[in-house]
Amino acid sequence: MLQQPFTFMLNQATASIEGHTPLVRRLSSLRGQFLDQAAYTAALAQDDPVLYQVYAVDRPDVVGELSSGLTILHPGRVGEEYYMTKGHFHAVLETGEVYYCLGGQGRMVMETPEGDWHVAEMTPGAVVYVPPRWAHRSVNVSDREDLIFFWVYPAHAGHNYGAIERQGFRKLVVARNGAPVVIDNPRWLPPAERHEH
Ligand code: M6P
Ligand code: ZN
Repeated sequence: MLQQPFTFMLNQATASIEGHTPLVRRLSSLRGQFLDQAAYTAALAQDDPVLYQVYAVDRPDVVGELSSGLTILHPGRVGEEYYMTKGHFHAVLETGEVYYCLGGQGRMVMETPEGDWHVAEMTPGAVVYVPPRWAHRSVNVSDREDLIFFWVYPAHAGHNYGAIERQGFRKLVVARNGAPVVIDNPRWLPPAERHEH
């Protein structure tokens, strides 16, 4: 069936995509992902806040189609770690993604299956290119502003959360003296030392 052109409105003022209902990710969705488990458990005992919302304009799972959308990642901490997205490889590993930051201050943590890593700054106007094979996670490093970004990736790419859920990214972004610092993740093992089934 021939796909027809269409337009949707991304409202920067309200950080929303008109006519769409966002996916909501709460603190409880990131169980086991934060370094400070005690801080996580204590925070969750108090509340289950929304960490981010994702307006997705998904397209059919057909090679050539492009999904796009808007993510709003709220400011906050678990221990010294900033609020972040779950992070994922694409199920179709050889697919990339483009992120365009519309507001806030953040980092994009990326790594390959071989353990190469890169952390990119997200500031308004920054376009971060995530190449095929690179897992990616957004982190809000502001104390008060939402991190807002538009993204586009192949509609058939899918999300593979498993590898990241098992040990996280090689690098974490934490607040030290009020400033974001990239540190090693003590949970992270090089591919050769992992005993993945
Ligand atoms: C971006 C896009 C979405 C992704 C979202 C949340 O907005 O890449 O595909 O779902 O980030 O990230 P995650 O899926 O890792 O929670
Ligand atoms: Zn992605």
